[in-house]
Formats: sequence, C-alpha cells, structure tokens
Amino acid sequence: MRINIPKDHPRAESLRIREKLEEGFEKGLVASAGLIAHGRGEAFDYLLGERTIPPASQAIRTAAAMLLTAENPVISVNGNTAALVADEIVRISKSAKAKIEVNLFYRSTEREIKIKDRLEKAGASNVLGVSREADARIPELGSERCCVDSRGMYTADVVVIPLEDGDRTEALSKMGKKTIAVDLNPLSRTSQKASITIVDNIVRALPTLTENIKDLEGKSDLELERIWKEFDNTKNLKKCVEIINKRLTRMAKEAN
Ligand code: PTJ
Repeated sequence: MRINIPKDHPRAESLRIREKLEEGFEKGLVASAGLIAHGRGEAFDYLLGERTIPPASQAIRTAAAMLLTAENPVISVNGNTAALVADEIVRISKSAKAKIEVNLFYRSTEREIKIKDRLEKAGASNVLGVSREADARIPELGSERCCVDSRGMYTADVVVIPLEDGDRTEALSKMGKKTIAVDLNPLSRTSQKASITIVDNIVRALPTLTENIKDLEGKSDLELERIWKEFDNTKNLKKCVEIINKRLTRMAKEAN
C-alpha cells in the first residue's frame, strides 16, 4: 500500500527504502522472504545509527582495491539488491569491469527474468545466470544457489555477494574464490565467512564503493594488493560489534 511520505517525516528515508522493496515485491522481483530479510537488516542499521561507520568505510575501500586487481570479478544479484540498487550495480560493473549474474535463494525462472530486465533497464548489457545459463554447480551446496553460470561465478576469482546466506559464502571460499559481502549484521555467518564484509546498508555502501573505485583507479596493482592483503576481516567485524556495544551502553546510561 502506498502513502504520500511527508518530506519532513523523521523516518522518511527508511520509508522510501521500504516502498522500493514493496514495489519490487509487487512487480515480482523480490521474494516474500526478502521483505523479512530487510526487516532484520533495518534492525541492525538502527543499532549502527543508520550511518556508514568507520570500519565499513575501510572495508569498502579494501573491496574497491580487490575489485580493481581481480581478473574475473562477478557481482551476484538477488531480488532485494535488484529492487534497491540496480543502477548502482550497473555503475560498479562498468567501473570495475565486473560481470553481473543473477543468483537467487528462492529460485524461479520468472523472477530471474524480471531481475535481468530490471538490470538491463539500468544499462546492463550481459546479465548472466538466468535459467539454463546457470549450467555449472557449486560443489557441496544444497540450496538452489548452487546453480551458477560457467562464464560467471563458476570461473570468477572475486565474487560480490550482497545480502547473502552463509552456506554459499563458505562454499565459494572452499572453491578458492574471494568474497565481498554486504551485510548489516556483523554476526551473520556470511559476515564471518567472507573475505571482506561491508557492514553497511547496501543503499549507502554501493555508491561509496563506486566513489572508491574511481578514487583508486590510477593506483598500481602492487599498491592495490597491499590494501587488501593488509585487511583483517575478523578484526574489522570486531570493531563493528564494539561500535554497536558502545552505542547501546551509552544509550542505556542516558536512559537512567
Ligand atoms: O532474492 P532471493 O531469492 O535470492 O532471496 C534474498 C534473501 C535476502 C531473501 C535471501 O538471500 C535470504 O534469506 O537472506 P538472509 O539469510 O535473510 O540474509 C540476508 C542478510 O542481509 C541479513 O543478515 C540482513 O541483516 C542483511 N540485510 C538485509 N537488508 C539489508 C541487509 N544488509 C545490507 N543492506 C540491506 N539493505
């Protein structure tokens, strides 16, 4: 149901994001569980103060450096990502020369085609992974996510996995791939298993990733590699949890 969101509503931005997801659901891009997943994300965003925290900025810069040194980077797109940030996905794919592949947890050919159409409307020219094009299998993965495109994720060296489930993150790293997750929950299995986890809302993280790619473009491979080789994901996640912890402790004191 649509309402006219007043510009001065204190939660206007959050309501606008919800509206995009609702619209995505009505158009058949977003899975019903995608709405629930968004709610979990919102709760963590609330705890973070709905801003890009310093460890997330560091993870974004590291992700930009990793994408620029990758040989065959692929961005995996699901329903929520397509509904929220299709334009930004295309921008990143162009600036980092990354392929785009549709990969769904709740797989249906109908939804894959709708997501592909949305991405093409945003300017994508070669969207992989739709229907029979997902001709290869990620070993030891039970979910529908195991079907991937042999030109894309199967042969990729770096995979960007926004709003992901832990099983596939683990399976991709077992295949020797580097993974860049975007997940507001620093405690999730995806966050723990990815090579780089950006603990930020995808609507903020991706535009910042584009800016960082542009900023690092002229650097040598050696310099770029140094950035991602020095990055410690476990330490970075710990900093995210500490920020939430400090914020809650301060708020609890203020409440007394
Ligand atoms: O479109 P499909 O079929 O591939 O399904 C997509 C969902 C998201 C339903 C599927 O991947 C799923 O069930 O994901 P999970 O296991 O619920 O994990 C989603 C994660 O994304 C959770 O840890 C959320 O906190 C996080 N999240 C939700 N919204 C955002 C987010 N992270 C960043 N930005 C968001 N806007």
